[in-house]
Amino acid sequence: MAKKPNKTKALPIHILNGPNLNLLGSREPDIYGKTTLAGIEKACRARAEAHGFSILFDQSNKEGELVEMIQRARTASSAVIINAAAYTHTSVAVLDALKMLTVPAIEVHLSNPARRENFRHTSYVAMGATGTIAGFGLNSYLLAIDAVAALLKDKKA
Ligand code: CA2
Repeated sequence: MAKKPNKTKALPIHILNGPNLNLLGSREPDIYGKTTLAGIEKACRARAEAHGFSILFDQSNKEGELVEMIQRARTASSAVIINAAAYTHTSVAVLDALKMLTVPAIEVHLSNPARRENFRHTSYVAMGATGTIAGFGLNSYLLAIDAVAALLKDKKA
């Protein structure tokens, strides 16, 4: 009997945002840009759809919630894009959760932490990430979606 074509839809790309990013657009536009988090979500959705992917877009100010979201992504997402904000520089819990993923995880930042204060030069997230994109504002997220789409396409081929 002929095999049925596999029409299974790809799992969503889960985009996670850490503490204070819910207030984006309201302060320090010179560092973080003027786009709100809702604006970033809209742009991400459009970019992902152009690649044939859907997204889940979340923000939490709580470390444990971010850990739980990463854990869920192990089975519910095709990739994770994470801006862990301040937890980037402090959270072994976020790192340990990322290390349990078997799907790609891209670290993103609006600013370029390497050009900023010394305490931002350490990233726990980077140790659990497939790669990092930082310093391009909103475009860091969009470039991360492009990177995920390329990685997943390579995997399918
Ligand atoms: O550049 C990034 O994306 C950061 O992850 C942003 C974090 C910072 O701690 C990291 O070092 C780099 C800070 C997010 C603060 O969010 C704001 C919200 C409203 C106004 C200003 C900042």
